[in-house]
Amino acid sequence: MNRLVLALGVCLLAGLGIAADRTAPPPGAEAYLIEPHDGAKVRNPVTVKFGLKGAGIAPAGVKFDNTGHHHLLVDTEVSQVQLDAPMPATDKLLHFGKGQSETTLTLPPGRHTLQLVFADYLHQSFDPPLVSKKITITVE
Ligand SMILES: [Cu+2]
Repeated sequence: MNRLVLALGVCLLAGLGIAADRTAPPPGAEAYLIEPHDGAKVRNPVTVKFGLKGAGIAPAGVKFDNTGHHHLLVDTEVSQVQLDAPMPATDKLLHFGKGQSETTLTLPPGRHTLQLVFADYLHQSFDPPLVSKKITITVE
């Protein structure tokens, strides 16, 4: 009987597993773009600097409390990203799994949006998501 109860409990936990694995962001943590500024007119290559307050950076795959790594959305809305699973790496969703705090991009001329998503060692968003303000830049 006890074994049955235990088995049921394990099944229940496994069923809830995906949602339960997402952790809350460190209290008061903030991700923000230092550079470029919202509305900036820039030239290629575009240097993008990532800011973080109240949390630490660790390489992907390394689990330390209250840490994660930056992800940069290029011309992509947060609502287009599945946040309850490890985020894929694409040319519109860049991972900085070595713990980088800046990058350079070469973008076609015109308007582009940039937004950070700071996520955990499994490339999975915190819950609620730790995202920066979305900025718009114009590449000349
Ligand atoms: Cu990642």
